[in-house]
Formats: sequence, C-alpha cells, structure tokens
Amino acid sequence: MLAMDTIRLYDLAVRDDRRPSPFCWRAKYALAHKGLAFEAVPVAFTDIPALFGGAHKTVPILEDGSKIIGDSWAIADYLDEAYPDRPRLFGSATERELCRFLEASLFLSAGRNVLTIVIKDIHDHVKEVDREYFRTSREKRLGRTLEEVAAGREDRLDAARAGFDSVRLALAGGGPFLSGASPGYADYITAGFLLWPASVATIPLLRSDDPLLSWLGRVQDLHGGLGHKSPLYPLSG
Ligand SMILES: N[C@@H](CCC(=O)N[C@@H](CS)C(=O)NCC(=O)O)C(=O)O
Repeated sequence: MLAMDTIRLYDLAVRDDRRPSPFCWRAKYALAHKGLAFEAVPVAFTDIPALFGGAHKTVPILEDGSKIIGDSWAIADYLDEAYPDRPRLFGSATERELCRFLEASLFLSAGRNVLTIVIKDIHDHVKEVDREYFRTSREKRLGRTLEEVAAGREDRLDAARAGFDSVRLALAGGGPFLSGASPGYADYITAGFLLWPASVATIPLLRSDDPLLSWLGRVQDLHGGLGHKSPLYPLSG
C-alpha cells in the first residue's frame, strides 16, 4: 500500500515495465525538477477509464493528496502554483509559451515521423490486455492499418532525424542544456520526444555520432538518473 501523502504519477507502462509516454516523461521530470518525491504508478491504456471515475482520458495523471490533475501542462502549472518555493518549471509566462511552441514545433518536425516509425513497435510492446484497443483506436485515428503506417519506415529515418535539427543548432550555439546553464522544461519536453522511441523502437532512431546523444545523456543523468530508471533500447546504431 502506498502512503496517503505519497504523490503519485500515473504513468503508461508496456511490457518489461517500459515507460514510453513522452507526456509522462516530462511530468516525471517536472516532479523531479521541483524536488518532489513521487511514485510512478504503472498503468495500461485500458486501465485509464477506471482511474478517478474516468475523469481523464489520457496519462499522465497526478494525484497529490485530494488533488487529481490530468494533462502534462496542467500538471506543470499545478506544480509551480502549489510549490512556489521550489525551483520553478517556468520562470515566466513567456517561457511557458515558448515551451508550448517548442512542443508544437517538435511534434510537426519530428514527432509525426517518429510516430510512424514506432507505432508498430508500440503495438508489439503494449500489454496483452491493450493490444486490441491500441490497434483499433490508432487505425481508426490514422485511417490505415498499423502495418501500412509503419511500411517503409527506414526511408523516414533521415526525415525524423532532421526534425531535431533546431535542437542540435540551439545546443551547438549554447548549452549545456536547451534551457541554458541549467536544465528546464524545454529539455524535459525534448527528452520525452526521444525517450519515447528509445523505450520501444526496434530500429535505432539516431546515428551514433549524433550530438543529441551527449545532451540526452546529461538529461538522463539528472535527478538521480531518472532517465535511466526504466528499460530503454539503444537510441543509436
Ligand atoms: N495533452 C496530453 C496528452 C497525453 C496523451 O496523449 N497521453 C497518451 C499516452 S502517450 C494517452 O494516455 N493515451 C490514452 C489513449 O490513447 O487511450 C498531455 O499533455 O498530457
């Protein structure tokens, strides 16, 4: 049994306790950045409707005492509001909006290609109980079978890699973190976009000389090695 005052983060889990959700990754990093201890509670896709009376359709969901918050942005805002004396996730409203821009920009430049590269791998990794739900919901959303979406994925690797060029350029001109001298939410969003494929992809996304790898390693090492705490495949090869 978990103690009543334990902060819980409901976190998507697939087989071998892999944790692929990019949104859950950033929420876990947000908690760690605030220095808050938490329990990452593993949930399957089909567990979500049974949580909190079906109040939230997606994870992450944060449970902090009587407060139940869904959506990674709402969680980040809640944490800054509820714990103002701890390191802030957003130094200003401007930083928050720039982080939203970063999310949208990375989703369009890289996320869509990464999705087509990993979607069949996600299916193959979800728990047995989630298999049919994952296939049916994603095929309905995408209008094609998972196999059709994944077909020719090798040919999209270069485009997926290039989708992170803005991150490489920003790091080359600054760093060591995207947020500057110390890590921030921009780093957590971007790391989530990479820990997602690293959790399930059976094809390495990056080349072994990619400068993103040393930055990602720095982010993984943060907060007691949070980014190493669940199983990952090699992201490069
Ligand atoms: N806008 C949400 C998106 C969260 C989201 O899409 N989570 C996915 C897992 S990566 C999910 O829970 N999907 C549930 C489902 O497809 O049934 C956030 O930022 O938290």
